[in-house]
Amino acid sequence: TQARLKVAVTRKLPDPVEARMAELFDATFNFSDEPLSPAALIEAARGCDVLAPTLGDRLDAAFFDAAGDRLRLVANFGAGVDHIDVAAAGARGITVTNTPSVLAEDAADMAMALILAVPRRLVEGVKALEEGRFQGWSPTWMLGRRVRGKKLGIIGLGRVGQAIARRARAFGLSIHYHNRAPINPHVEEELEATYWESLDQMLARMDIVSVNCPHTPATYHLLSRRRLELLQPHAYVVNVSRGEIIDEAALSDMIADGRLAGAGLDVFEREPQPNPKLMAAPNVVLLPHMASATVESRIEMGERVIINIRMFADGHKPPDRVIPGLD
Ligand code: 8YV
Repeated sequence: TQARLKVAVTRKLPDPVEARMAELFDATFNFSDEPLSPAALIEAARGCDVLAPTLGDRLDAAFFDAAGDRLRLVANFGAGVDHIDVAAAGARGITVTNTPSVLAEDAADMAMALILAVPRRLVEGVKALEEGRFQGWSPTWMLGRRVRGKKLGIIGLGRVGQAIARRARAFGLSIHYHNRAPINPHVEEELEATYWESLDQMLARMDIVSVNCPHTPATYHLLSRRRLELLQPHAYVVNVSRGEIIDEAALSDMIADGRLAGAGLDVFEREPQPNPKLMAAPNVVLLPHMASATVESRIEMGERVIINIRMFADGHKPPDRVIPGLD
């Protein structure tokens, strides 16, 4: 049996996950739901073999320098690794892993919920009823837009994007996508998905656009003001990925000015604060970064962190390695 790895966990995780980690590793935990300060994060990582961080823990080159030489693995709890400088880790021989597969279906459920909720004005209806504005049925009250038959443009047809596409097909949407490169032709065929090499051209033709790529330097403000202006005024934007991919100020202006039909957003550029114009708009559904927030997903994310750590400890390549440059 190998020496027990020293593992630092930066955030409160589900109890069964913490219990299993305590059994398997020489683990230290931050049992609080508050993120650690940068100094406390360095303190936690120092002298550890493995760090298990989450969103909100900024792991940049300076962090890796300060964390010391013992750190070999960063096993992130979560799919997105935009808070980790993966190249800086790689340059120091530190492996980075994430937990992509286990949360994809739940994230896709929430994206699909937004794709239905925004055009059908679900939250507006709930609020109208709660606020006593329902005066009885009327043929012209609370009319939304039909979802069936519309074109859904997915930016980033990866795990989450494909899971959304399968759901959307059942609701009669046609699937379009833009990616760095066309996906596996079998999957493309299964989804009857149309590849657009030009994001600009795709945007100009879509009824609903769903953002599902990772946030990297290359995708920061991918939906810039110029690109948002390519969208048709009846189009909707949905995002369960990362807020930074959309120029949120531009999106907010366009929604406030009636230049877009609405948006369903689970993520924001400056969490926890969405743009005030979004908060004031009736035709948006805003969620507090909860697309993967199910009991099941959180436990499986924790199990995945454990699998990555154990594989690494056994000298194997952990299954969810994040490759620098492809993060
Ligand atoms: C998590 C997420 O809430 O996985 C992601 O990238 O955004 C969410 O599933 C969060 O990242 C946990 O660290």
